[in-house]
Amino acid sequence: MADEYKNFINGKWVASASGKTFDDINPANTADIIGSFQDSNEQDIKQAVTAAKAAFVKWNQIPVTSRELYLYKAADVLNRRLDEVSQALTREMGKTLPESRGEAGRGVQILRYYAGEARRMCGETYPSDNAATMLYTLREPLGVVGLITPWNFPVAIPLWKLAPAITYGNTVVIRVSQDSPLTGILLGEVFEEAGLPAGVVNIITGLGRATNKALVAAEGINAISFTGSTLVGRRIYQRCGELGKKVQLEMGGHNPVVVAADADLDQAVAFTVAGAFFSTGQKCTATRRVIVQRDILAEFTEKLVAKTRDLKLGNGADADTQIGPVINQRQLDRILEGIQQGVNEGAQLICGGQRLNGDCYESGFFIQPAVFTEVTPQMSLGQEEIFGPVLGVMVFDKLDEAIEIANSVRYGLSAAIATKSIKTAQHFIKGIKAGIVHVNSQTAGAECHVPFGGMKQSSCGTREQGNAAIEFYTQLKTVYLDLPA
Ligand code: UN1
Repeated sequence: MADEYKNFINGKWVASASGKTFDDINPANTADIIGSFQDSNEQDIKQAVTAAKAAFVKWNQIPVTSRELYLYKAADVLNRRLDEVSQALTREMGKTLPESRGEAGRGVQILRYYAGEARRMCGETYPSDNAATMLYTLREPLGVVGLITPWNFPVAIPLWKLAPAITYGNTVVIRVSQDSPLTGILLGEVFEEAGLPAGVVNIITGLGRATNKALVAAEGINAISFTGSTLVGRRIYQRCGELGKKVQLEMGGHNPVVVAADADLDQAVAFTVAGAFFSTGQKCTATRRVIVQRDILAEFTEKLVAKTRDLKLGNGADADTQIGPVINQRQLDRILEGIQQGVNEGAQLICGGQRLNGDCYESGFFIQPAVFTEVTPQMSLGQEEIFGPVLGVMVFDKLDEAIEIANSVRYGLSAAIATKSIKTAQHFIKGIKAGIVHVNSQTAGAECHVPFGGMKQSSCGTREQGNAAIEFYTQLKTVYLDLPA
């Protein structure tokens, strides 16, 4: 029997009122059942919101220097349990162990960074029209915030939402993804061990739509921060609109790398492959298109294919694995459909794109990283996000054309250019419609102390991370302070 894990509500581990659980399986080996998790319902959400509301009253009043200490403590506990968390992450999500360690380490950094931010919950003072008036702003927390997080970064994304939320005095109810619930539960253990007051962080597991819906609609939830698919994000946006709730969404991307003829080709190939295929392409910041200047197209493509073919697929827990499985059967089917559509529309599949069977691949969701050439902006590969290891090669002659192609999608999360010319880089930085721009590095990756988010349909609301997070997790109060007559 697999272990049964409970929800973390009001500092206690409790079973769902539904009496139902669901299994979490290892995508590299579906015979490995990681555990059973609560399939939570509206009642569990209500219980969590009630706990978070009660906890808010005290949490919001303790000095920032005390809140700060809890975050440092949680960072220390996570750091000490880094191996355990990384292994759980790899086992349930599939990314390689070094990637999991990197992500868990990022989690530690996020907690440390936001610990210090508690002290920087600053307002501003203004001159007033009236000489006797002291005019200033205060920042206050929102109350209870609902967080909905995806399976692909089950440490980093929950933490980069909840760390700013609690440091600024909010309390949270977080619904972690059904595809990587164990990591979410371990985060609950980290906060428990750090001695965080009961009810400040409440963690709920559950099968998709029902728990999300209940969380968004719950009375007492004042704001929702969501990361996930565009489709679900839209639905949440609509519902938050109806209910008058503050909302922040991080959704899809269709991120380009532009390779100029003067680029260091080996460097460009290396970061294109890393951006497209690491974590099996399952990042909203992953590289989906590489737009290459015509003079170097043949040479670049040859190097790209050679490096892609060299990638070692396998169980992320094995030391020599570079690319793990995709998350589940549904995603596998979707990715294969996307690849087939690419073929049907006339793009050339020159490498990978097949499901791997047999040997160690037999009971996992493995797809060979796929490279398409002759992709045009009109094709689905040129427009639609396939959330997996699929890369389209496109061509350009003049830089403005590359920028036009890069911008020809509805998304605008991240983008990169490979060039040795500052002039080319500057022109690209100005012209590209993306929230994050890289020069000579991959489209993925996010340092925790700078804003993260996209333009156009990739994001909605204010940016996450860095000091931008304060805009979402606090509200301003403008004070006119006059002396009594
Ligand atoms: C990264 O590129 O390291 O869901 C972070 C995602 C993004 C996070 C990407 N919100 O993939």
